[in-house]
Amino acid sequence: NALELDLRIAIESGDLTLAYQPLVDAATQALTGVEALVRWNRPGYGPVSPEVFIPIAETSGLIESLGLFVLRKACDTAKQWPELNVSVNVSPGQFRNPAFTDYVRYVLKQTEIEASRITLEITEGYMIQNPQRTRQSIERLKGLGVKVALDDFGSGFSSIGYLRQFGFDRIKIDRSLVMGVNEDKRQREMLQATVALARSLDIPVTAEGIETEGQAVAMRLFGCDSLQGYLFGKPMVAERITDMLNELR
Ligand code: G
Ligand code: G
Ligand code: NA
Ligand code: MN
Repeated sequence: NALELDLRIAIESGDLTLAYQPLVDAATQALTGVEALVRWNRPGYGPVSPEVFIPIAETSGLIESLGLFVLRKACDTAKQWPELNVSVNVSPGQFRNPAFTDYVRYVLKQTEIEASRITLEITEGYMIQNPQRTRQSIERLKGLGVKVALDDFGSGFSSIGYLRQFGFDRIKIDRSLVMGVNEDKRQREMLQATVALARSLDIPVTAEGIETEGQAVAMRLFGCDSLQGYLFGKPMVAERITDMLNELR
């Protein structure tokens, strides 16, 4: 298939790029970190969404090299931003690989990045399907010193009771929930209860997909310590993040 072949070529020739989206402190709105998001400009076609090509990478065995590229690039780039944390998405196909911890260790060593500045984000869908393996993998990754976050929380069917035993360092509330925080009373109450429960387990919470000041205020009020969304910045090239830091320095 042509798309798969082009993707293979893009990975091999390093034609994928990373965009970085700001994460800010909920109280001060100061920049505290970035989430790395992979981008592919397919020659002759234009941008293809990761929502399209990540699943293709998964089924065609390309996810390992794609994931390795993303992690290495993000760690390398992060070295110019010593004050920031950097989040990297990990897809189920990477996480499932027993060698995943080994290659994370390898990249950390190779790029000489401080492990504690890296957060690996895994989606709740994977966790539910493989609770036992997830627990073991998280333990091994945390042994390397990296942080592990549960991404897209609330988008699926996860039991919040699971949260503590998995040892997540952070949860990220899915933007599909955050969107309705000031529109739908039940949604609002659900969100409030979810954040409160996470906090009662001492797990810090990020709200994703913040687009309005009103959403930011509400999520902060509920107890989120960190916010992400177009209100604070869309995914952008690394140079723009550097500019943002220079304006603050
Ligand atoms: O950046 P964008 O909104 O287009 O991302 C769409 C989806 O692709 C999101 O669910 C996001 O988590 C996922 N995604 C973006 N970059 C990466 C990546 O580097 N690795 C993995 N596994 N998923 C990614
Ligand atoms: O699944 P994940 O949380 O990794 O998805 C991240 C993606 O969500 C990013 O690629 C980004 O394009 C998108 N995103 C981030 N913030 C916002 C936002 O405020 N509004 C919308 N509509 N999308 C967002
Ligand atoms: Na993600
Ligand atoms: Mn994410």
